[in-house]
Amino acid sequence: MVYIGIVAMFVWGAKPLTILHMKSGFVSIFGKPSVGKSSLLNAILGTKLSIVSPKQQTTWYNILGVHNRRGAQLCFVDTPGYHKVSKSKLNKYLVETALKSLEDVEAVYFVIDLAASMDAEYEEMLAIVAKVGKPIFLVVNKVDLDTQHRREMVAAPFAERLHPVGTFYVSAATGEGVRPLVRATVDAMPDGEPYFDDKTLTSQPVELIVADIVREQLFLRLQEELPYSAAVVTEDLSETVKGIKAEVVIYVAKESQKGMIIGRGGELIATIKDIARKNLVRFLDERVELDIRVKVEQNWNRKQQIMKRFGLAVSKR
Ligand SMILES: Nc1nc2c(ncn2[C@@H]2O[C@H](COP(=O)(O)OP(=O)(O)O)[C@@H](O)[C@H]2O)c(=O)[nH]1
Ligand SMILES: [Mg+2]
Repeated sequence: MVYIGIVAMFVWGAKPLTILHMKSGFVSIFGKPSVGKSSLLNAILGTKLSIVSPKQQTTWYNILGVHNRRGAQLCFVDTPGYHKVSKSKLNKYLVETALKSLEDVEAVYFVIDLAASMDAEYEEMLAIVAKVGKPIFLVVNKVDLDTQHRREMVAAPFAERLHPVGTFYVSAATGEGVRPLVRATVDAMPDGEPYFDDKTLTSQPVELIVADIVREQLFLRLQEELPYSAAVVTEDLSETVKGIKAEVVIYVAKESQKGMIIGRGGELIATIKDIARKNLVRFLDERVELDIRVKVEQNWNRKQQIMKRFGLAVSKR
């Protein structure tokens, strides 16, 4: 028996040397709004794929970001913040979208920031990720803002409940702690072939990337509730040898909102267009011609059919 055991160990132990094995899998980046989920994805990828703003619920779609390393491919899903802030159709859609990201992943990043404290909503979220039954990484972001002692105090009640693979203290802003997190994530992935070729950064269609880069400017430049009343849709996109030509429409829910986006003498919309175009050129590394119009689609955010047309509906399986 001992003899067989030794032989088995030898054969098993030798396997990784002879077969080049690859690890791959999907990871959902889950958490409340504004904890820095999108910033974390961008920090991991080393490029700004997902839009970021100080306002809650800037992210409206599950954004796939592919990170390749030697011997591994990690496919991250950045999600809208889980927060039942209102009974609006948009909020319901955002929460459902975040939940949908938890299907078919190999691991979950449960992201909190230093302001986190256990509350009823966190209780709900803990129960949800426990049900997913996949390895959980507790990620405490924004550690650049505070002391070692406090970060551990903030993390403790979450770590106790989540039984995570590990607790990782990171700063998406400075990059601190991101590499150890990624390394540990690779270790938790199953053996498997890559899902995407090594040149793929995302599966988002260019139309959506263009619309989101415009929408980011709305979140950065408009006050209060206005960005939540603006749906941005790329209505036409053509790629020629000269670059990309995109026609984008910002749909607002009321006539009065139109003027607020256009601004006095068209100044605000001109700035939005200018900055968004520059960001697009940087991201796509191509020449970009961008046309933006603002239209009223009365109460679009209360009408399921129109939201669906704008891509703001969770597809039911
Ligand atoms: N100081 C600091 N701010 C951060 C960090 N990560 C994100 N932020 C800021 O937090 C806000 C929300 O970030 P975002 O990535 O949009 O959060 P999300 O809603 O969870 O995706 C933005 O203003 C970010 O600049 C960090 O590590 N440190
Ligand atoms: Mg986000």
